[in-house]
Amino acid sequence: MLSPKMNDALNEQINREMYSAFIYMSMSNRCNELGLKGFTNWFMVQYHEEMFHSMRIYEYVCRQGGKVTLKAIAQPPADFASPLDMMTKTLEHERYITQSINNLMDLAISEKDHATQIFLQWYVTEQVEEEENDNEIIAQLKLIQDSPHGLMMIDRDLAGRMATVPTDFSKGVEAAAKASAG
Ligand code: OFO
Repeated sequence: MLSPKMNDALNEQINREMYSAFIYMSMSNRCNELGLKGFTNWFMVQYHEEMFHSMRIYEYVCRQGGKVTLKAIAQPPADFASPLDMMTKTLEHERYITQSINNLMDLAISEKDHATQIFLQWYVTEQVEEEENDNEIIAQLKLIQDSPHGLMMIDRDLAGRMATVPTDFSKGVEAAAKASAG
């Protein structure tokens, strides 16, 4: 059972995660325009991750007998100066998402909502990984400075990123995650 306040807060997070997906789809598109296939792939994988994050909350609210209320997704930015600009904005955004997850966890603790605390634990861990990945790529981009050769090497590396989350939610998010984990 979810309190109305917790239910509303989770609905907000569904929206935030979908907005995250939109941002990364927009960045993927920009990278494609720049001819950076690896970055294009990396951001599209990120898009799928965010959709999974969102749908996981969607399913949790349903399973708890709550009410999913979908809200309009804001238009994402589209003009980015460079891969470093995109990755810096990605890290800024992920820090904001980390804070929003922490706020949800604080609410779950204050309400003694144990089920939601356990559910949110996955997101707490996930955000550490999100920020770590972004920091790593930012460090590499700073290291190469303006070297096109260095950029191509990073781009080749990012081309290898594969989605580790399910993308077909027709049978439910948790079921899809279990199936893809083998
Ligand atoms: Fe859902 O972690 Fe990024 O935003």
